[in-house]
Amino acid sequence: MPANATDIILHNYPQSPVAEKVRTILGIKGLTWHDVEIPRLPPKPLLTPLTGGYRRTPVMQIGADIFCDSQCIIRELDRRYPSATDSSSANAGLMWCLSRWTDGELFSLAVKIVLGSAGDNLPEDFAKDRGLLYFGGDWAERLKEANSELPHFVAQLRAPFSWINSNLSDGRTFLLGSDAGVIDAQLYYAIWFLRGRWDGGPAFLSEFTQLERWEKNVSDIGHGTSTVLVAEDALAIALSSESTTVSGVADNDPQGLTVGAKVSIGPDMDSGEQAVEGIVRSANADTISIEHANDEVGTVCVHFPRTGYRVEVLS
Ligand SMILES: N[C@@H](CCC(=O)N[C@@H](CS)C(=O)NCC(=O)O)C(=O)O
Repeated sequence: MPANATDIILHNYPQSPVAEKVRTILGIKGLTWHDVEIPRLPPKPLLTPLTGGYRRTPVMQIGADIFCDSQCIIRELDRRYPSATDSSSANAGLMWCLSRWTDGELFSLAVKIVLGSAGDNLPEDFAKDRGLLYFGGDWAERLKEANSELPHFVAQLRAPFSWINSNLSDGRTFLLGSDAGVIDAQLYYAIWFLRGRWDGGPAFLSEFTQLERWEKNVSDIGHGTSTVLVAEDALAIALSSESTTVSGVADNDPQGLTVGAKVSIGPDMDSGEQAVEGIVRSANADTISIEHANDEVGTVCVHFPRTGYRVEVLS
């Protein structure tokens, strides 16, 4: 099916847990989307022209608007396709705060357990790439520690899982009641990753019967309706579209950002990732959107979250 400028295009690959979070939200919202498969390791020559260099997975594209990081993707999906239990609901603020735990401590423990338990069995290029991405410059040492301290890291997970398990023991279908919401996907993806990629995952999770019941409810929702799109077509859509992002910086920006300022943006950690440079089009407390241009995609507007990212003002 050909795609057009208002269609959702998800650049992702099947094994990506963070992409699974977004695919689950697409399922919860019952959306139709285009699936572009990207490589698991750089280089990603058909992705980075869109993002200006950001290489993580997933990335969502709608026309010439490019949403980096699942935080920006979720916010945009909620804006375009609101529902009662999403992050624009009455409890949205608390859910966003909780998502900093699911994406932070919880996902980081899951990564330690998955990579640590694999020990020396990880392919060298994969270990080096993911080690740097998740553990920073001293990744080799931290990977060894993840292996030797596996029981400790599992104990760190067991406590919150037991809390959630007892929360679900009133028989509710989803975390907030009878309807699935974004927070279900925010927790689910880490469990999906642990179950699928850690040998000990299924046995560990079997202790939490209510959590497993909930996990199945979320998994049964599926991923909405997707059709495969080739990456070249996605680039062509960006080239022939214009961003619909309204220009403007909200008051009280702590970094004094202004429309037209040149900035660089990258994940706020020592992960060796390339920062993305561009011109500020809009910014507020949770998002910064920059214009970036090249021959392959023309001018695109690339969106990043403020939390977890470092913005440097260049001029
Ligand atoms: N904070 C980001 C994290 C994204 C992330 O770390 N994704 C992993 C895959 S699940 C990744 O990029 N791995 C390396 C790659 O795909 O190149 C988000 O929420 O989107």
